[in-house]
Amino acid sequence: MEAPGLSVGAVARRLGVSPSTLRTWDRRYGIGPSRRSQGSHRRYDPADVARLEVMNRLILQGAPPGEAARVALGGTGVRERAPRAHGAGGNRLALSAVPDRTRGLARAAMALNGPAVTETVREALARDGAVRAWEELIAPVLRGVGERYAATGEAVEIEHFLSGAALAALAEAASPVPETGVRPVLLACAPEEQHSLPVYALGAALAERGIPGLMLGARVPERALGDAMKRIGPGAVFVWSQMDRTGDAGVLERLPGGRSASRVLAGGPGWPRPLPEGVRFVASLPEAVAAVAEVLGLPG
Ligand code: B12
Repeated sequence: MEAPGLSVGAVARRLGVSPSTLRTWDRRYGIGPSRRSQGSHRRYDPADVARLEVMNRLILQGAPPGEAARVALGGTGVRERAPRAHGAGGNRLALSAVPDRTRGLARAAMALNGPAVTETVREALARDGAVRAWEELIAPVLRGVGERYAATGEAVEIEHFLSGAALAALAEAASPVPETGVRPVLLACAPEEQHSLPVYALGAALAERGIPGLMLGARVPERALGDAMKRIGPGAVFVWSQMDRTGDAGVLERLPGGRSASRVLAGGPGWPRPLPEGVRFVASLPEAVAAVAEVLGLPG
């Protein structure tokens, strides 16, 4: 007969960690199942699972596993932190002076823990809004991943995974904006530019303020951007270039309808400076939000 309680695999799926992580937690920190099946397989009852959920949550918030286990097992609160390793090696990212939550996201991303990354980003978006979630949580971890890649050529899978999860959460936060009569803002990456996350962050931040965006996303051909502008007559257009090779200012210059009339904003380190006359450069997410509000004649 099947022993009652959940198997390691089932609990691992529920928490979004690997079965071997659960076994390690059991061996190392004594936080495991209260009983075993006849074949000596671990069987977790609801109280065991609840303890593990507490532990997992504390780790995602940045607590070292040993501390998190102690708290989950009913010990005292999370106190002094063990010194953390810095540098580009190992399975940690080099992050300096960031909140524990940001370390938690980095850890979840490095562990390719999908549910944890999604939950952490969603929670931050709901609680802190898109600007803070982007600037304090998502962007620092992305920079850490970028530095790891630059230093070692590694972590490309982390970059892809984290980007996908963050993009989905930001897109979710951007929809839907109730109809208010505000003209939409066209949001796009420059031709061949795949770094679209900042554009999605802007979409989410605008949506929070009731400003609808029309998201064209990554790698928008020049002609497609122009056609979209002619079709919807946007209140403003925002174009992102991350890399020098996608920062062709001619694309902005040639947009239909005259640049000042179409209210073109450009962001990202790829654009040459100065930009063509009539194109406004915005250097940060809050600056972009304020500039869009100004262009649309809305309070900042
Ligand atoms: C995520 C990511 C990817 C993802 C993008 C997914 C997506 N949908 O966006 C993927 C995997 C697709 C990718 C691909 C590539 N990437 Co990449 N990527 C990154 C990473 C880690 C984050 C990009 C990002 O979102 N940056 C935004 C924030 C997090 O960066 P930031 O520095 O804080 O931003 C500054 C400003 O831009 C501004 N800002 C920040 N947010 C916002 C928002 C708004 C609205 C505004 C106005 C301003 C603003 O404030 C900051 C202060 O200046 C960066 C590393 C990095 N530090 O940026 C590399 C990075 C940009 N990638 C790089 C490279 C080389 C590539 C590839 C060529 C790799 C390859 N060999 O294929 C391809 C290029 C694809 C292409 N043609 O576009 C290099 C670029 C080097 C360079 N100078 O050209 C970087 C810098 C990594 C590195 N250190 O080497 N990448």
